[in-house]
Amino acid sequence: MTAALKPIVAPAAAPVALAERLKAQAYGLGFDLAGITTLGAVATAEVFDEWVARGYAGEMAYLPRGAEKRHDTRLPYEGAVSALVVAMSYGGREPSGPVARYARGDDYHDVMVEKLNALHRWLEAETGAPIRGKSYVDTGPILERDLARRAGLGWFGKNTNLLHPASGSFFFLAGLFVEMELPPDAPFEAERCGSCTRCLDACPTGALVAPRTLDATKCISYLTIELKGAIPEELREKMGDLLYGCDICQEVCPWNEKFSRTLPDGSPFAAREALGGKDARVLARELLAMTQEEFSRAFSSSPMKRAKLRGLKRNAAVVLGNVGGAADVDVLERASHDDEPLVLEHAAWALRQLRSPHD
Ligand code: B12
Ligand code: SF4
Ligand code: SF4
Repeated sequence: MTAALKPIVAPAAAPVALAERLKAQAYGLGFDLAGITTLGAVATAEVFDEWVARGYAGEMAYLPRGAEKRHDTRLPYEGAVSALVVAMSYGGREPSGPVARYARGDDYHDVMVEKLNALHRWLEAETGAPIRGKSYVDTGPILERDLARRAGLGWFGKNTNLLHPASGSFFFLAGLFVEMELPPDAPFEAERCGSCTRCLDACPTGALVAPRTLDATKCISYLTIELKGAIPEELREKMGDLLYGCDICQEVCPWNEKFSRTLPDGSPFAAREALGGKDARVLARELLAMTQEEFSRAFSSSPMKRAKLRGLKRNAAVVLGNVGGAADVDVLERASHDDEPLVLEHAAWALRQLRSPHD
């Protein structure tokens, strides 16, 4: 059951022209897609519940915790009736590497929330009245892909990512929820994957268990970012040289091959110095040897801080176990005496891998 909703006390209604100027303002601030939706019951609420019931959320306890609010987009921010939903590209044309593209630069939460707050202030200035509202960038109990599809931004790809016919899927999503009626855009009804199954075929761990269904507990993105404990041994080799996140099911997508963007000069999402164009082994060795102070300095305002240094060292050890060689033995031996049991165990595994390589 959803919680009782507070009756909406005649929120101001915006004319179409204002909504169009709001979207134009969003494009001016650097967003790549913008659409408006009214808030209400979520079309894929049951898909979400079923997904959680099957255990696909793994350790991400915050997902089932916020389930009720995820069923209805009026619940996260009481009084809100409309949302401006935006997408911002994080590139896609850059070469693949050990760190997923979304995580190479500054934290998208900070970048996007600032721009959405600026849009909120712009809306208030245009209407000449205070408007209650809140910006969400992955920061509330919201099924953002569902919200974005409803605002016309794209369809659910078989790899579960939201795909746009002229932008692909290498973009972030976010929303500005407001207590003001904005004229909605048409939802995106088409489904353009057709008979393609490239993403399902390419996933190294078989995490895409069916079209549009991801078992997160097998996904390299989950294993390297969200999972706090040990990476299941049977999945370690499948990680290859991926140190943080995974882009494979997006890289193989024909829509991305055709439409993904190049990051503009000065983009906050461009790779930071600590990553540069470093290959997986170099980066893994550096991370394994890093102190907490060095890590905090090199990765300030980076989304990679989410995994914490211990998680990154764990991932780095797995990467060296998979693609390392004689030059990596020293750093792994030191790590196999680490104070942190998680790091120590993965480093010992990596040494075993290097000493008895598979065919
Ligand atoms: C938890 C989470 C994860 C988990 C689980 C991912 C997942 N697919 O559920 C993990 C850690 C694995 C993950 C990985 C990634 N994530 Co993530 N993640 C989220 C988060 C916080 C919640 C997602 C969620 O609710 N999942 C629950 C499942 C059930 O929902 P879903 O997979 O999104 O599927 C929806 C639709 O596809 C549809 N659907 C699914 N199955 C079916 C079946 C049918 C028949 C129908 C009709 C519909 C349908 O309904 C679902 C519910 O709305 C969102 C932010 C947010 N608040 O929404 C970001 C988000 C989805 N992630 C994002 C990104 C960028 C990534 C990565 C690309 C990062 C990386 N490079 O490593 C990968 C992509 C992996 C993948 N193939 O999805 C972006 C995606 C943008 C986009 N274009 O879609 C988001 C929106 C964050 C943001 N604000 O930009 N993520
Ligand atoms: S992100 Fe990687 S591991 Fe996860 S579903 Fe896509 S290809 Fe598979
Ligand atoms: S790779 Fe193919 S099936 Fe997968 S999301 Fe892209 S178009 Fe859809």
